[in-house]
This record gives sequence, C-alpha cells and structure tokens, in this order.
Amino acid sequence: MNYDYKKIEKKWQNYWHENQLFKTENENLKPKKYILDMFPYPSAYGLHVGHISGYTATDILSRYYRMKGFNVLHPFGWDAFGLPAEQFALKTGKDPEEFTKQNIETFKRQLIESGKGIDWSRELSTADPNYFKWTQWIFKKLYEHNLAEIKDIEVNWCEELGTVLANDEILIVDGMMVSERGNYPVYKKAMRQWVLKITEYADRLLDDLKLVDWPENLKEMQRNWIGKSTGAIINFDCLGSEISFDVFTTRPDTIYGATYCVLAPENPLVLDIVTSDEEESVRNYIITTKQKSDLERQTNKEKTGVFTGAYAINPVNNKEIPIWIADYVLPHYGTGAVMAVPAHDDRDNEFAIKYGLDIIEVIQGETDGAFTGDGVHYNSGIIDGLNNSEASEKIISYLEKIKKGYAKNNYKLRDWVFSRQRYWGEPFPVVFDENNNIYVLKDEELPLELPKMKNIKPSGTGESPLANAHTWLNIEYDGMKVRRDTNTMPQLAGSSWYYIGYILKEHLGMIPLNTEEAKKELKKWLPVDLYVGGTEHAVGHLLYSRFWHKFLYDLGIVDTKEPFLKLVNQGMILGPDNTKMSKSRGNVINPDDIIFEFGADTLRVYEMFMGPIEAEKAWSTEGVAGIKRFLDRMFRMYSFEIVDNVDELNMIHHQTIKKVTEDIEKMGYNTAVSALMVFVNEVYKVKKMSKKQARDFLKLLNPFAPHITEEINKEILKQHETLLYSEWPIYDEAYLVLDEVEVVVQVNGKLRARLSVANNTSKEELENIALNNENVSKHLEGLTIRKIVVIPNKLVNIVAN
Ligand code: ANZ
Repeated sequence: MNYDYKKIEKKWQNYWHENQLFKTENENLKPKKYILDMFPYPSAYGLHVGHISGYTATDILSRYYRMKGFNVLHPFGWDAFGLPAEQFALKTGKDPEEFTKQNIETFKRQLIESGKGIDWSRELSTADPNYFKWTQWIFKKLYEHNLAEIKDIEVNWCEELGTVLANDEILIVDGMMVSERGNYPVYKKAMRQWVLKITEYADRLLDDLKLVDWPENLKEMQRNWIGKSTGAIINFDCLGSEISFDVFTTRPDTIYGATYCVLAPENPLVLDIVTSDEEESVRNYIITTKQKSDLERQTNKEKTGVFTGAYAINPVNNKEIPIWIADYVLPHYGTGAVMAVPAHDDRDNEFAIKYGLDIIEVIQGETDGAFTGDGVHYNSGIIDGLNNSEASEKIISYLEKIKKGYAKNNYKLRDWVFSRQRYWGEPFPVVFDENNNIYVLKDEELPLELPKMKNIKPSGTGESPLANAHTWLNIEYDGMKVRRDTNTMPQLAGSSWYYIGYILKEHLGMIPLNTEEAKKELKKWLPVDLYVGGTEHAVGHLLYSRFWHKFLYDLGIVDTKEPFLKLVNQGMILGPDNTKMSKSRGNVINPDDIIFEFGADTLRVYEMFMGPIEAEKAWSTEGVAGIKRFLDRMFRMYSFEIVDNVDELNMIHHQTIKKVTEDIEKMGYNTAVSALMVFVNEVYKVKKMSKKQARDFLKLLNPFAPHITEEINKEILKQHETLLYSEWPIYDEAYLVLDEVEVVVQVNGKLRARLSVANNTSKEELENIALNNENVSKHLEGLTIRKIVVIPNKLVNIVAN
C-alpha cells in the first residue's frame, strides 16, 4: 500500500497554516536562530527545482532547531522591483505592480506546496510602500551623512533598454559592450547620477571578512572586487607650465626608471597640456577610446597610444620625460595617470618597445622583458642598494619631505552608481529646485510612492518613464517650484536590508526603523545565523548589504558589524543531461510537475539526497522515483507490529539519531538521508519496532518529509501533538558501538583525508562521507568526478579532472 500524498500533503499544509504554527513570536525565553533564504525575484516563470533545493535546506534546519527548542525566525519575501516587470509593462501596457503581484502568488503557492514552513505574517515585498518607505529613509540618512551625492559620471548607457547598466549587467562580445539582458549595444556616456560612497567603507568591508563564516572562495571574490593596493601618490610637474598631475603607483621604488608618463585619454588635463602639433591625433584617439570597455582596455592584445607633445619632470632627478595618452590607463582608477617604468612593468615594457621609448633598468634581476620581482636597486640615487620594500619606504619619506608625494592605498572598488532610468523602482526622496539644489523630503513625507501611470512608455529623452508623469514630477515644495528625480533606485537597494525588514515586519506595517523598539528587536535577532543562496550574488548583493549594514551600525541601529554570520552557497541543479536548465534546451524541470506526480515529500528528500548542498548536481527522474519507493516502504514499515522493546534495533536506533543530528547541523543532508534509509532496512529485517523507535524515527525524518511523518504520527501512532514542536530525539552513548576503522581517501592518488567510520560501512555511505569531507571537497573544487573506487574498511579513491 502506497500513501496518498495528494490528500495528505494538502491536509497538513492547511493545518500548519490555519493554526499559524510557523509564526515566530518576538519572545526572549528561548535561544534564537535566524535562518534566511536569499529572496527571489518573482519572475513570470515561477519557482524551479534549483530554488527548492536551497529553500528546503534552510527549511530542514529551521524545523530541526524548532524541535531543539530554539525560537526560529525563518521568513520569506520578494525582491519585487526589477527590469523584467518594467519591460513586460512597456510591451503590454499593463501595470508592473499587477504583474508582480500575480507572479508572487504563484511563487507563494509553490512554496507552500513544497512544504516550506514560513511565518507569512512577516512576508515582505521591496515594492510595498510600507517597506520602501524605509529604503528611502536609509537613502536619506546616507545623503545626510555625505555618503550619497550626485555626480556627472560616465555610465554604461544602453539606448534600447533606455537605462544605465551596472558592470555586472554587461557582457563583452567581440570587444564591444552589450547588455546581459537582450544583447543590446552599450556605450559610455556622462550622466547626472546618484552615487553611494561605498569606497569609504572599503577597509572595513575587507577587514571584517574575518568575522564571518563564509566559503573561502567567496571571501576571496570580495577581496578581489575591493582590490586594495598599497602604494603612493607622486606629483609630476609639466615642463614649462604651471600644470602638475598626480600618479598612483604601487612601485614608488622604481621611480628612477620612469621614462615617460601616461594619462588616461579621458583625463581632463590632456586637452590642457596637448601641443597644437599633436592636438588632432590626441582628439581622434580620445574618440576611439569611448567605445571600449574597461575590461577590453585592460586585456587588449596590442597597446596603443599617442604622444601629447608635453613633458613631465621626474621629481627625484629632474629628468624630462614625455607625456603620452593610452587606453591601457583607465580614467577612474588611481588618479587616471601613471609614471611608466618599462624595465619593470609588463604593460609599460610592451608600450615602450612599440613606440621606441627609453627603457632604464633600476633593479637587478634576470628576465626577458620586464623584471617585476624583488631585487637590489641601482641607478637609483638615494635608494641604491636597497630591496623593493626598503626602497619604497625610503623614497616615500623623501617625497613627503619635498612635498611631491605620500603613501596611499588604492581600491578597485568603485562607488555604487545608484540611479536607474526606470519606472519600477523606489523613487528618490528628494526634490531639485531650478538651480539643481537638492532638498530631501521630511520623514513624515515618506514613503514617496510611484505615480500610477496608465501606460509606461519610454520618455524618449533618456530619462525614465517618470519624465511623463508631469503632475507628480513638477510640484510646489515649501513655496518653491521644484522637480522630483525621474530616476529610481536600483534593484539591489531594496535587497540591501530586507533581512532587517523581516524582523521589524508586523502584520500591516513595520516597526519604524528609527525607534528604540526597532533597536531592541534587531539586537535580539541579528546577526542572521545562516544565509543560503547562489554564488551569483558574491559581490553585488553581498557587498552592498554589508555596506548598508555597517552604515546602520554606525547610526547605532544594529549592534553587529556584519549581517550574515554563516553563508552557504547552494550548488546548481542541472538538467538530466548534465547541462544548465534552460528553456531553449528544453531540460527545465518544473517542481509543480514533480509534486503532482510524486508529492512534495519525495521532491524534498530527493533534492537533499542528490549530493552535498554546495555541489552541482544533475537531475534524475529515476532518482526521484527511487525516493518515492523509499518513502512508500517507510510508510509500510509502520504497519509492522509496534511493541515495547526491540533490543536488536537499539544500536541502529541510537546510531541513526547521532548521525542524523550531526549531519543536519552541518547540513550534510545527503548522508543523513542515507542513514535514515539504513534504519528502514534494518527494521525490515526484524519486522517490528518499539514505540520509541517508531516515534524517534518519525521525528528524524520529519524535517525532510514533514507531511507523511505528521500523517503517520497522528493516524498510526495516534499522537495528538504535531511533530513540529515535539522534542528532538537524544541518543544514548551506551548503545553506540565503538567498533571503528580508518578509511583513507585519495583524490587523484594523493591522500586527502583519513576517515574514522563504523566497521563495515557500506560502499555508498563511504563514498558520501568521503565526498562530504571538507578537505576532499576542497580538492575537488572546480573538477568533475570521473570515477570513484571504494574498498570497504580501507579506501576511497576519487579520480577527477
Ligand atoms: C609605476 C610602476 C612600476 C607600476 C612598476 C607597476 C610596476 P594595481 O596593483 O592594480 O593597483 N596604474 C595606476 N593607475 C592606473 C590606471 N588608472 N590605469 C592603468 N594602470 C594604472 O596596479 C597599480 C599599478 O598600475 C601602478 O603602479 C601603475 O603602474 C598602474 F614597476 O606605477 B605602477
């Protein structure tokens, strides 16, 4: 007899939600756990099975900690502003709000049907005025603290989308920039934009990475993105004029080898210093540069540039050196100007050879081309005989003395361009008078809502559709004629503090962020104990939300330096053909179909059994059916006789509790499921269970398969209390065998782990344990497993490349 998941699952979902069993009280008696999912953008496609794997992983942990007596906050919401809704509205003339609401309904239905236990009273949407009132308020505070300003800056402009795009929304195709969405051409254009000065937090964003338990590769991505370089600013005078310019260098020690300087073509000084002979070629070169992306400029095969006709004076030896412009120098990095040292820098070397410029060696070292290593300096005046770091230190103090330079750190991190030419985003809480003076709205004027527009159309001016909302846009304010901002905030604004929003969310509104009550609640719940989501947010969302969190920390609103203590990146679920699921390949698995055919419990257990949560895994429909058979067999196990004692199951009973408990805590769900399977097999050998064994097993399986276990608990074991808040089983050491053996794990022939495992652990389980080992998975990172050989009690040998 198989169980009727269609009836059972609906029934329990209704029961949980009608009785509000997932509601989190803001009470203090129990210890807290805050377990967070990266909230989705509610697209028109609904959830896919990849979402479900992360959402189930956090749901299991939330259910587990509830049973362990924790007060668990496990909320959900919607990253509801965004470009697709806007484009849909542009295309169809329909309301992006309506469209988004419908999509949210689908997502929510799917989540509930997957058995996810959410406190829906805390549901929030970034597009809800009750929420974005506070997004606007945080922006206002940033402005008041000089961390938001309007600047004329070059932006990536996409004519077709009518908007500025962030660097991570752009692809490079044949050396040209195109939009990630739609593949439209993108080029550089100067516009008045809000920018947030995240760079002022660069050092803290870097240093505080040591406070969080995140995957090392993700921390490294953030470090690289912030890109800190230590070096110096050095000032060069121009020959025969009052003009001087600064260069940024990481190698001030090489200054005696500087044989020319290069300005970025965009550097405004260029047109001041260019001689009339060179002006035409300089102007032409500036125009060609405009069409190239920064990336292209840094990686282009052949260096190009032109001479300006002007000369600079090296401040340490008064040597006159030519000033060039070249696109390998970027306008927004450092000072947009460099001193070029072709003997010790590869790019300068290539350039000097091509244009016949001097190459002067100042460090001893053997190499073809530029010698970039450490060595003894010569031809170098006061720093002769010193190595790199001594020479840098000494030359910097000399430059400081003669007031021609100083030590300086530089960052790759750019300030956050915060304006989008879109309708469907948070309006800026500001107005501008006729002279472009800025006035921020008063707190009581927030939220500033979007005007309802019948038809969202491009403004035709490069501004957002809001430029057409005349009565909203042009108003009287404090007796002045003013205009609102036609830009709206980027999608990453609302997602920068939503984990705070959940804590403050009350049924209809929010506890105001600027109150003592808010501080009290935030202190109770922060930091987030576990945050699960995909790696695609490694530098965008995860950097911006850390920045906003630190700002709120400085305001005294939150009392932790970091928002997310532990972070886990879920691996992608690939199609059955081992490639990324996509509409065009036709290999997308819809969770609705799986739930219809097999039930939510099967979907959940299957996705957890596929492999470690962080690993990329391919879908297998046979695998799903296998899990369904396991759950049916488990269900039938409860028709065996239930007696007072079954001694022969004691050991496996307690082993299973231990294993599943430890595995859940480290999110080793696949091995936890294997252990549950082993238990079922053992019960089938004796065809009976004790009451305690029968109940404990249900509790262990409950976080994975919450519906069927509730059903058995109530209808077969005749228990009245739901498993949700029952007590998690405790194992007794006395029943555990200590009969352990050592098994070694090799990756490509190299010893990577020694495992202590129970005697006669099965091949499959050994394989699972080995793959879950931290050091082993580290060495498998980026590799594809080709073959695994398991010799029980001895060896697991993994071949990967
Ligand atoms: C002289 C020098 C000599 C340099 C040498 C390097 C080696 P990172 O590590 O990326 O910070 N640079 C400075 N500003 C630049 C710009 N706007 N565009 C392109 N290149 C720029 O690199 C810093 C180094 O990159 C600087 O140190 C400068 O070249 C160059 F043997 O100065 B160096």
